Amino acid sequence: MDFKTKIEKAAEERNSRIVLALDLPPEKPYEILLSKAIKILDGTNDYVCAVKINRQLVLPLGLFRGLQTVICVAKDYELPLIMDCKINDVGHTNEIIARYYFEAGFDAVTANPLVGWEEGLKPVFKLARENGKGVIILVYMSHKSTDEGYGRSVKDKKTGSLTPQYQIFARKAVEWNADGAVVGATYPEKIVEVKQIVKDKVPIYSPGIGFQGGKIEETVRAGADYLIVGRSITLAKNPAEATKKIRDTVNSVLAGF
Ligand code: BMP
Repeated sequence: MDFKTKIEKAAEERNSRIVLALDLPPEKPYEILLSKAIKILDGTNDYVCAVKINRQLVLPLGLFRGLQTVICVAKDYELPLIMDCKINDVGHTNEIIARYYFEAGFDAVTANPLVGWEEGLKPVFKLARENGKGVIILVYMSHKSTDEGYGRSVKDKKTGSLTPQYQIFARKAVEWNADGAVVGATYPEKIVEVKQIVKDKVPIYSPGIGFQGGKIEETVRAGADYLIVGRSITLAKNPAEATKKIRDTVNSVLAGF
């Protein structure tokens, strides 16, 4: 089963479009981080369709050490696992980065399309396809200065016409048959534009609700397929309750379509 199908199946089974970003603030000893991460997973797994891991856990816990416990627990709950490594180097290095994450148990990786295809992301997509794994690419990030990179106008070499970088990335997501396109929840108007390009070929993953200022209703209405949620869950007094509330809000907006 390919990654797109895998997460869609998990979303249907759990009636949830929430990807849990299992990000925790630094803590020592690292074992505390591990037990907190597991506790959050135990409490929230019923209300999410996937788990996204970032450097917040990989660096202190170690990919083939402490993180393996988190990966095993997520697998026991049958939740797809995304490694948010934003691959961004030359091809042979990218391929090795992806290989380690896939070997460690991840079902998908994130990548930056800025590095291009040949000797860029082609080896990552090839490896992913050979192993039934996914690649999700950045299209328009959620932070304040995203416009400085993803929003820049790019001149076409042949025609001289100007196109915003994120529109080019959205087209690449379709051309490369990416498993997802990341567009910030803080820019619902960009979600609308990207959706018009990717249609139902590439699902939109949207981070940025809550702490970064994005609103659930606007994000879902704009066309996001999955909401990536971190601190609104991981820093909540009751992560399970917070996740259920976000899940239910998303579902009630979807029901109103
Ligand atoms: P939070 O809900 O706490 O803001 O976390 C969002 C998560 O999504 C973080 O893991 C962050 O690294 C990631 N993310 C983001 O916030 N914006 C992007 O444009 C791309 C991301 O991967």
